[in-house]
Amino acid sequence: MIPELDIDPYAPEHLIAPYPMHQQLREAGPVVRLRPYPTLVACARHEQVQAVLGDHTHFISGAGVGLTNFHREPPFRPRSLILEADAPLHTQTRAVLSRIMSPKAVQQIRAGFAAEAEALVDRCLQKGENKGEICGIHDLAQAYPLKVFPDAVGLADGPERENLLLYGDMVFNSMGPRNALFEKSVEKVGPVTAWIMAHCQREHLRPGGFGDQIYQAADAGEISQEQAPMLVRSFLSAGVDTTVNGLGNALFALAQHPEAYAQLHADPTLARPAFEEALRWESTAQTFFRTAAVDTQIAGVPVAADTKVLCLLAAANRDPRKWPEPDRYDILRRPSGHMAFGSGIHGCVGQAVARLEGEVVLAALARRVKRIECTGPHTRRLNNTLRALGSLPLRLIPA
Ligand code: OVV
Repeated sequence: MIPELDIDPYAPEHLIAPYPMHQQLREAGPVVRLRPYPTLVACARHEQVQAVLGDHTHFISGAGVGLTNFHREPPFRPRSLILEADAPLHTQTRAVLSRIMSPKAVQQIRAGFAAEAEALVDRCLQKGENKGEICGIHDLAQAYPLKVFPDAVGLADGPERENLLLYGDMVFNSMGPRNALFEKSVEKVGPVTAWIMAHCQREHLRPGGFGDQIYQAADAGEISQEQAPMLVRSFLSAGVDTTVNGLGNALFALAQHPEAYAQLHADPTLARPAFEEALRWESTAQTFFRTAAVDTQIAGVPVAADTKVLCLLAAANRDPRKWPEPDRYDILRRPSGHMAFGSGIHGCVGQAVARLEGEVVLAALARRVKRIECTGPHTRRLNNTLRALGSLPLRLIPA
């Protein structure tokens, strides 16, 4: 009755090239089973992904938003107080984070973020002059978030910030199966986690920054003092590797589509929609899970209580039922309703910060760079959840 496919979405071949696999899942039905993971059901169509994420009473997050069901197996790390929580806890913690990253708060960091983007693109152009090329991932997509986001949170600058990349890789791998990718990324779990947790403490956080504002919310009694470092951990988990790959994927999209880059260069106000379309076209977070709270159904298909539901955000974002010519990267599309930030009450609470980063970097490029050329093959960094590039050799041709 429910189609069963012999597909492992976490096999390296599908992580490298996920789109044919997504099509198979979408076309098999609104809800499918995957033989390698008999305990889950999967949704790859936009309508069902949106329906599951929109129904937080039937499809909960407190049993984890990865493959592991916390009702049966212990979480990889103490659970997130926002990502892996339901009401009433989630309601309280979300209120604090959404105020800290409100549109008004984001407006206040905008000028600083924009100046940093311009300075970084200038440095890339200088580097490009000497050596001929840059690495779009190392020199731009990693360098920018690693500077501006920890600055906004209030962490000291320095090379140890690389721990944020290692930690993000680990957290997002932990949402998939316990495969070789997971094992490889947790090799350094001890020292990296110790560094992260130490930097969640108030004495490491600049007064007034996002991290310190969490402690101010604790001082005001909105959350407890014990919850404060765990919410700072959410910034450090979700705030860097996501935007690194959002930017990396956007650079990749533009480098592969010279006509789209020409449109952006001709009109830098397209930076924001160009970034948005890159999120749809190559969703940074490819998947998230929910867990059925009770016996329920999806598209009329029965789903038993405690079943894990794999939501393929990236497949929903290329569902031809929703998007005309879904595989086309079109910066004029204005893809509202895409699932790259999730949707519903757990939709990305930092999305205004992420969009700001994407917009100001692409706008700085659009104004300073006439053309972007790939100068060699890119490499992928495989991750169980993230669509990530390892390297992207580029030549930036100045305007
Ligand atoms: C959205 C997201 C991803 C990873 C970690 C977290 C959130 C967190 O809250 O720790």
